[in-house]
Amino acid sequence: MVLMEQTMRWYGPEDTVTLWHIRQAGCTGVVTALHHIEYGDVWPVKEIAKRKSQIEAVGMTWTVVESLPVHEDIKKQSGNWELYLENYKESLRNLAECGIKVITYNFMPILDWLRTDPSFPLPDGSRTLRFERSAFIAFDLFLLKRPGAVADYTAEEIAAAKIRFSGMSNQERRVLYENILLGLPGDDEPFTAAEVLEALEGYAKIDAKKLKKHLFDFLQEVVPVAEEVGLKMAIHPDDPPYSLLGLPRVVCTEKDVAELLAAVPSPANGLCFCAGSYGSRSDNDIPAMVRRFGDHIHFLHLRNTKRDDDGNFHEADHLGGDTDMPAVVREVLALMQRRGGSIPMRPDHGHQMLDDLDKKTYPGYSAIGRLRGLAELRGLEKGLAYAMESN
Ligand code: DNO
Repeated sequence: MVLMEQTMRWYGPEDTVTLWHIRQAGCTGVVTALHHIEYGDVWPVKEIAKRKSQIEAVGMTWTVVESLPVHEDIKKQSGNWELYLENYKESLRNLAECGIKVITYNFMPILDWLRTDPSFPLPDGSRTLRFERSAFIAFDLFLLKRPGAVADYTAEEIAAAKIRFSGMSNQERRVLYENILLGLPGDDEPFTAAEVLEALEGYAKIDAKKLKKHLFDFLQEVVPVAEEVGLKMAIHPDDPPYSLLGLPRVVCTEKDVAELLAAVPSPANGLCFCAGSYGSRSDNDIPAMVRRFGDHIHFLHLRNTKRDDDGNFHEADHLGGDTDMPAVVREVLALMQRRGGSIPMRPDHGHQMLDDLDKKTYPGYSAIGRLRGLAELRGLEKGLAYAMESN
């Protein structure tokens, strides 16, 4: 029976979780990016080949890039966007030349994933990533002081945010501010409020309809190149999957996905199916989405979230939370047998636990929590495959 290719994300030579750690977790593949290259610049063959050989020296392969970032100018179709688009295509050709197969990217304006607390304590003493709506609104209204922000919230939400904010010490406010502006994954420097407000201004005239059009225009350009060189594009959903700070977010729901796949019909126009991001909305049926979009799923992020009625969520155990993970893995198994090929998967995030509680790692990317998630998913998959074979 065809099983998932097990991988972990590696942030490169600076990562305190080493390639050997990843190999010892039972991975055969590594997911990484050339984080030292400026957004928009071409990834040269020499640099890609160097990174690839570092991974191969430890007995693993580099099949998935996460991410080849899309420059903000492309999302806005402003400034030097045509040059950045050509650079993107060149990077794709270079990656294909080095034998890479899958390219993960996202189309979230300005910020990538966002949480209010990367270190939320769970009852067992481990720590997880959490999004708390009132804290986020308090940040938006009282720390960032985004012009016009009040119009985005109900009177009840504003009242709750006020109470939340007045109960915070100055230190807690500073921490909240830094947590939210943590910046992009792989980057230690938070943005300043002035930088964020200026960046937001750049999207003042771009609503969801327009951003969607820019995404489809981007796909129209890059998907034919991916087809030509044998790559699969894999878009990561927006995380959390709804509008934040007044910014449009356009890869959130099943409908968004159906539209983007229809806009440029090709197997190369595919998905990084992040069960955790889609799963933080109650109207996304995760197993059903795997079934319906299966042919376009080129990479899997498996994780689980627990939501509540106030719009908060935290990252739960991989087999806990609101998403029925066994049902998801069963769909993935059926899909891989139908396609006759393995799909790369990584345990997305993990709790900070055991010895990692005292270590500094990228939020969500400590070794032991991810190892736990991977081991549970691996066992789940094996058990389901065994049951399917014996039937
Ligand atoms: C967070 C990640 C995302 C993802 C990008 C893909 O942990 O899943 O940052 O890498 O959105 O472009």
